[in-house]
Amino acid sequence: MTSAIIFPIFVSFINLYTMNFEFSEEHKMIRQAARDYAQRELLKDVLERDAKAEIPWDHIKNLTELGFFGMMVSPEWGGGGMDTISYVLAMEELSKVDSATAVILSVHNSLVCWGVEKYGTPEQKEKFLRPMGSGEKIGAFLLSEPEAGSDATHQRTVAEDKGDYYLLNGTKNWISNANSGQIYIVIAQTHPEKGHHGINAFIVDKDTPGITLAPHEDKMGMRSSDTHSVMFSEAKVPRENRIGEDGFGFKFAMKALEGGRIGIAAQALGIAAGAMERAVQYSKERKAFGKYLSHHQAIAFKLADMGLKVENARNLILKSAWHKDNGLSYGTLSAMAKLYAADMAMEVTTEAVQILGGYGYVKEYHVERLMREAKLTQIYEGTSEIQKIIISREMLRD
Ligand code: COS
Repeated sequence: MTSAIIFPIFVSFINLYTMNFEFSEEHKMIRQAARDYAQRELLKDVLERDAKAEIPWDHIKNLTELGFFGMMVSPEWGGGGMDTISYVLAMEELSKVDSATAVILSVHNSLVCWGVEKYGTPEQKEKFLRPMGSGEKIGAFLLSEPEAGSDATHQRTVAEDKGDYYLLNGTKNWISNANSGQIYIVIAQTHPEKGHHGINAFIVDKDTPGITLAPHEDKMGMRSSDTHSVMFSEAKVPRENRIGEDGFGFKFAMKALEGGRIGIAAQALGIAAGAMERAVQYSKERKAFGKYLSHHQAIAFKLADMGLKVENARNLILKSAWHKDNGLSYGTLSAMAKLYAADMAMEVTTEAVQILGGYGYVKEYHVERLMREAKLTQIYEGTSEIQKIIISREMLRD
């Protein structure tokens, strides 16, 4: 055969495997398992938990037994060894019903477990990743501070180098999993004169003397995910708990957030898809002016816009996940996915409330809660504005 014939055959063979939008059987099973759990179990008490702002302890336990906590950790460290696509599918399904429970899973899996597995020493993995891989212990990521949310380089929490140990002093704000979590990753400044090059990341047991939690924040949405300020006063952290070289902490946090944002984007997608499904259902049941809402073009077109946006977000998120799973860079893509999905979730949930009208404004119909939950996805793990900084800097890079 001439090379003119061989080349197209080779190219089409490669394409068959590089552009495949089909999920594997494993992906479908994981999605179904998450969907079943969400629709059968989370749905039962989600309104009550939202009203009472209660931590979903039973669901955390059940989702651990189902293998969702630690799902991406390698089996070598007691985890499920699943890929990021599986994680995104699970996050979407759980968030359709209860994104407060889903965010506990997201912080644990994509920020904390990932960070320790990627950058931890074998000893750190044995001690901290193994119990997180099995879900026995949950992780929390302590970066934000009263005066350093978006401006993350300006860490005021200090980690004073005392030789064999570091002394932590300072306050972290809006910490998800602060109560449900047992293993903290704390970002703190060791060498203020070096700016962000002086920042370190530490693995810290919550029971370390000198750590106290403020009361659970009374939030607008995601009310049953536990969010607290955490105070450090002379908290002693062994030197061997530092992650990476001295001064690696800021880059570590940025790398962890790249993956974390895929999880939050999937959460936003789930919130939007959940609200859209409810709007579709309602429009097929409710009549106005003698016909179903779905037969009014004003409503049908709203649904079409919602469907388009949800599908666009899903594709962008899956592409980011695919990049991560295949060792390609994903920081800009995950920023795009989070930006698009979060803003889209706000738009779609607002339209869902509009379609349900008065019912949409009542708690029993869920869409007002989904709208409240959507708002947070535009704020945490980097606001929508921060994502625009990340995307535009990459576009403008020389
Ligand atoms: N991966 C690796 N390194 C990164 C990085 C990434 N994704 N993003 C930034 N860095 C590095 C830069 O290369 C730079 O290092 P050098 O000085 O050695 O070159 C350093 O980090 C500082 O970066 P930069 O100068 O861009 O810092 P800025 O203060 O301009 O801030 C943003 C950068 C806005 C991207 C960062 O502060 C950010 O993500 N903020 C949002 C934080 C956040 O999500 N908070 C919510 C937490 S909820 S857990």
